[in-house]
Amino acid sequence: MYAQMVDTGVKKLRTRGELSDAERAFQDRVDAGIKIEPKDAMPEAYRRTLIRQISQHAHSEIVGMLPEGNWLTRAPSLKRKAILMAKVQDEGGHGLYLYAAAETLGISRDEMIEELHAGKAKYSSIFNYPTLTWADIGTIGWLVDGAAIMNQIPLCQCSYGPYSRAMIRVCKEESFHMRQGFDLLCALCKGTDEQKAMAQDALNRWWWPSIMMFGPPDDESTHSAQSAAWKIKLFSNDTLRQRFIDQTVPQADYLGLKLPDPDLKWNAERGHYDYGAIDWAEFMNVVKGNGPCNRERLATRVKAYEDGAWFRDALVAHAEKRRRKAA
Ligand code: FAQ
Repeated sequence: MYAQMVDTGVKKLRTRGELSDAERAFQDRVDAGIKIEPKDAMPEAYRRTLIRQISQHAHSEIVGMLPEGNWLTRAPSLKRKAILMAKVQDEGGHGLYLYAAAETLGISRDEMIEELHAGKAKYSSIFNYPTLTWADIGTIGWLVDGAAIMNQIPLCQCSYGPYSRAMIRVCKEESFHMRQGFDLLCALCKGTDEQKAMAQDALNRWWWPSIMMFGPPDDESTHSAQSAAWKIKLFSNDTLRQRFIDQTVPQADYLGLKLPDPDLKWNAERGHYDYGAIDWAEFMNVVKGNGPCNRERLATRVKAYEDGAWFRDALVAHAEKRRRKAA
């Protein structure tokens, strides 16, 4: 189903009886809530699953700097510019913690970056949409960081030690990011009719891609069953999507904005909002590399990496010089 499906060696969830002694012992540690650390024995598929997820997550943070970076030079005030600069830098930092967490599993940062640049590694679908107006910056903070927090708070409790610890700081920073986005939208929604219309337009464009961020529906999610068994995933894609929608509806009401879903309504029996059909064909198209900005995003990353080659070379030359001097 997925063009770039990464084979982590997990085809189906095996029963306890089908596990080897070592796999059963590993599963018992996970079930007992003992964190798995880099030097611990782990099934190869667990290691590959984590490399896949953590590297995709790291790439998302790094590519995720681009849509907002686009507005750094056009922020409407010094204060907004300083806030946005801090946020974009935070995302870069998150990418670096995450690359470091993935490196503990035996892959180098160079290898991960090579896979991204070759179009082999995925990053979040959401960053392939354009930021057309200043209101998009507020909407990304509110919705995209909001969705990221919903997904990442449980990751603070995941079974792999380095990933779970990295997530604690990431989530604290994402929480500031979300609030700055909501604050920006509050200002626009209290402003002129044109400013409020700009906020509504941004919401119309970002709502559906934001709820797609949580990944395919549970019955089509390739990795969920095994990742849940290994406590990499503590909640399913649909559970987190529903929580996010339930949390966001009253926030949209507060702003006086309308979510672009005519089927969105409170279901008292379920205790949740019902929502309309998600266009999974659009999601798949973006994931396969054909979204509005996929090519531009990758080309920008590759160029930035190539432009930085002189600096990496200088660091290596300097280290070599110091090594020779010391010798
Ligand atoms: N985009 O079987 P599942 C952020 C792929 S960070 C693209 O359900 P899984 C901060 C999935 O990889 C945002 N591909 O997969 C920020 C798999 O393909 P594969 C990133 C997607 O891993 C804010 C296939 O579909 N967050 O926003 C997407 O169990 C503002 C089947 O899916 C993370 O990465 C998607 N949205 O569950 C930065 C959090 N969804 O690998 C800047 C950590 C699914 O077989 C500005 N990751 N796919 O080729 C996770 O929690 C999980 O990996 C999921 C997907 C929940 C994303």
